[in-house]
Amino acid sequence: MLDFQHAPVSNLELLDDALAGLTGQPKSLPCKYFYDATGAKLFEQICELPEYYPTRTELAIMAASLGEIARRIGPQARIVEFGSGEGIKIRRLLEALDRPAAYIPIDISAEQLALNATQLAAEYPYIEILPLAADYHADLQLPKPQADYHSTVVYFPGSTLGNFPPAEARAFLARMKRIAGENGAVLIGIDLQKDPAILKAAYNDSAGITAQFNLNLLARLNAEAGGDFNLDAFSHLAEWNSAEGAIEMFLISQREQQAHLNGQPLQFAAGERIHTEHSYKYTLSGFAKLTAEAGLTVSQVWTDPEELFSIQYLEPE
Ligand code: AVI
Repeated sequence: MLDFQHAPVSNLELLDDALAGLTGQPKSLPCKYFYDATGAKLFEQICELPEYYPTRTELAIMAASLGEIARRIGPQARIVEFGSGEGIKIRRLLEALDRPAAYIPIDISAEQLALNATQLAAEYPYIEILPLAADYHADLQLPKPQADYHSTVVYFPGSTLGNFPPAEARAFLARMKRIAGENGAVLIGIDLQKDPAILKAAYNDSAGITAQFNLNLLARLNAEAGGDFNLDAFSHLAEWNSAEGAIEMFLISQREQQAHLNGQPLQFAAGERIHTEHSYKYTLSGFAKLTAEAGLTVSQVWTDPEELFSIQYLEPE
């Protein structure tokens, strides 16, 4: 008989994935679970932090290079974005393009997608907005715009590809290539390797927002997967792993303790780590090698003067 109370399980996939990760060695949790409503709000706050350079640097590169990016893409393109397109980046891109034929945002959250698409349709009545509610890891049937389109450009900003391990990143690039088709392209934001002090500060911010974002994983397990984690008994850590070329985030057990997930006991040693995220940072040559392995060539790179971040235009080989 279990002698503790826990919230009922409302998310079986989360429970299965969390149990697999927390009973494995070393312990881990998948980073895709960061983004519930609270996590998405915390991530928005992260993007505004003084230490978190990627968002503002990508926007600055865009501002400086939009004309060139738009010329590269050319007229009447069909833009496909992985993500729900609620942001400023897609607006800037759509405004700069020559008569874009359509914009297809793809997101797993149908509600958020519909909300953002309605908003965009009101702002850009001359662009066909065709939201597609789907898991972008699955096979996709893209909607056909009414207007003729000259090419398909897959847009993947924010260096989100950096959260995929290299093998998955390669497979995902190959997938984007297939979606773009023969005369299409991929426009992607990629974070670059730099002084580890800058990287460590970006993921260990002084306001503690990244720590809240990381700990929210445990709050989510408590709310949705029958967890009873004591959030005060875990702390946040982000480290630069130079061998991997990645920032790695962990939750660290502050003492020896037991927690439960849907009744299953989980033991944590004092100082034991739960791996929660990889954020790979690439060199320009390292990323070119990865894209080549996926059958794509880097045909143009835009960076900021300090080479903190890059926007890259990839075309089928
Ligand atoms: C979404 N992704 C690109 C972010 C990153 O920088 O890897 C997620 C993040 N994790 C901590 N801070 C931001």
